[in-house]
Amino acid sequence: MKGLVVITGASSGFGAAAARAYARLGHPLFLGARRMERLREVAAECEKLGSPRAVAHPLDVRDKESIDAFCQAGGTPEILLNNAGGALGRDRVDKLRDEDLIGMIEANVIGLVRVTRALLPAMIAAKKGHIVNLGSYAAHGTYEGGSVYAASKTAVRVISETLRLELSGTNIRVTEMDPGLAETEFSVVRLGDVEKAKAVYAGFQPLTAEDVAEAIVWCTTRPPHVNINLMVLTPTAQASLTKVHREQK
Ligand code: NDP
Ligand code: 8X3
Repeated sequence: MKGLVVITGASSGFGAAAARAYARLGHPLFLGARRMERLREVAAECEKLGSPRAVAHPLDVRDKESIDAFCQAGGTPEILLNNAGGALGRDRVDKLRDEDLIGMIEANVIGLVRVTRALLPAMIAAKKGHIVNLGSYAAHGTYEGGSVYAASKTAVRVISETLRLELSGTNIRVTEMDPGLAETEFSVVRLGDVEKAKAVYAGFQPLTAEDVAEAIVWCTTRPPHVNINLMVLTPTAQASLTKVHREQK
């Protein structure tokens, strides 16, 4: 039997695509997110695709009690995909809204650490496992309006590096997955507007959720002695955080 894959933020985007990809490989799945209807749909689809058991469980990574309940209800992950989170707003520092500042740090940093902390002891006892943390290309620089988002993803990078040190000798692998522009619900959530979100990806071919899911699965299916520390993947049209080649219509 394939090992359990636990995915935070599996109701859309990378998390849902990764759930489907692991389902096709026959893994049992324990999936978390806030939008339960969407999450249940993903879980049902995963069972049709080949997962022997796909459980949808409520999770708000900004809420410690919710995290503890989620982690207690799931089993010991063979693969933990710390994916839940995103960006809130694109305001400059002088205009930054408190709720966005706190929201990004709580979800992208504190939530990721709390989930990892709750699941790690069982993974260490099992002497195997793989943690994949969703960072971002934004952990490799910054851009106007990206201060706290980039800072939160830089924190993911530092936490991933620290985990590799702390888990040395446990057989647990840690991968930081850093995609560039990918068209998911990310920009709709960030900008709160479907048209503005579409404009982010206008004139070039962005990454898809499936591109990123495939990269995640590739990292976790290397032989046990191989750890992919960091993967940065961008659309071919994205040369840097601020330079994207767009075809004019
Ligand atoms: P989506 O908005 O499509 O998916 C985000 C997922 O995270 C959803 O399932 C959402 O579920 C979940 N989520 C958000 N907040 C919470 C919360 N408080 N508690 C539990 N779940 C939460 O975006 P992506 O798939 O693109 O993003 C996934 C990750 O990848 C994020 O960490 C993002 O920062 C990162 N990333 C995205 C890139 C992009 O360009 N798209 C590039 C690089 C990194 P729900 O709302 O139902 O709770
Ligand atoms: C999302 C990628 O470039 O919008 O993490 O910050 S970017």
